[in-house]
Amino acid sequence: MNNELFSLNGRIAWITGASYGIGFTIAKALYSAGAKIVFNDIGQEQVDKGLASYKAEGIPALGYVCDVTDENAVNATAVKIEKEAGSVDILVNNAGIIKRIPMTDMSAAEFRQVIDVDLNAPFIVAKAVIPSMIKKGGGKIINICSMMSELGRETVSAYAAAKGGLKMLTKNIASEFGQYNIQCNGLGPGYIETPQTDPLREKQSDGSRHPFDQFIIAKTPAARWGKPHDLAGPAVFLASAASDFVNGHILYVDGGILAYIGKQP
Ligand code: NAP
Ligand code: GCO
Repeated sequence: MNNELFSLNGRIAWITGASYGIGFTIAKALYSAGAKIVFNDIGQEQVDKGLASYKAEGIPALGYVCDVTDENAVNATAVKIEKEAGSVDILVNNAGIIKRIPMTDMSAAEFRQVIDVDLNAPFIVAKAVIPSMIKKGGGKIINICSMMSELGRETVSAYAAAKGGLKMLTKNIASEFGQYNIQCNGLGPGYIETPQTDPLREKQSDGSRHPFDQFIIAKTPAARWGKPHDLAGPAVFLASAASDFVNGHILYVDGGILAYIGKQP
């Protein structure tokens, strides 16, 4: 098997919101395949923490302070990246937030904030890099979707609306820019052990597992939560020449949740 197919040598990869969590792990995976890593986070403190984490892994990443919802900041950061690292070959729209609030208790401002980060921002950042990808003869865009791109549940109305929209934005970018050799796909993690899901796994006062933790174990054929590293191989695949004819696809990495009715209680 020609492993050049999965090589990212000489490619510039921008992973948004990648000081830690899934973004950080995806960045490590792309680096291990040969990519040069660029990331941003919302504040200098987080970027500095991220740079220290990359350094500890021996990764000479470049970090930028940029709120992905701020179009001017994103465009300025894209120019800086092009000047300091080179034009972006691989964009991973990873930055994201969630607010777990019953819909009737959620304010419109809170709803808009989630849509802004999880849907508007991937549009803004993709728009900032597509012209240079076209000039370069192609590129890869990977949008980090979710189980909530396909399913709903109580308290995550804004997040599900955003991630559902992100699935369709992914398909539309694939449709509009495939002719320029740009492949845009989604990566749909299942339930992954990161700070974002820590509240769902908190031990109960009696030391038992969180009810939601037990629920996810019963809903997952693999009978475990995912770890960020479970996303490494799928991310390298979608970032590499191995997926040059995969476009507009959402690759779910969920241990089988979407295929399974769930274990009988
Ligand atoms: P996380 O631990 O909360 O990390 C999210 C990252 O995004 C943080 O670095 C955060 O920075 C950054 N961020 C948030 N708002 C930003 C903004 N406006 N501008 C720039 N950076 C911003 O989340 P995660 O679990 O790693 O999730 C990463 C992505 O995977 C998200 O899109 C999430 O929806 C998705 N996802 C997660 C799971 C899961 O089970 N964990 C499953 C499916 C999909 P700060 O810390 O500075 O705010
Ligand atoms: C939740 C979780 C999920 C995960 C992920 C699942 O509250 O249901 O946070 O939304 O973050 O998106 O794929």
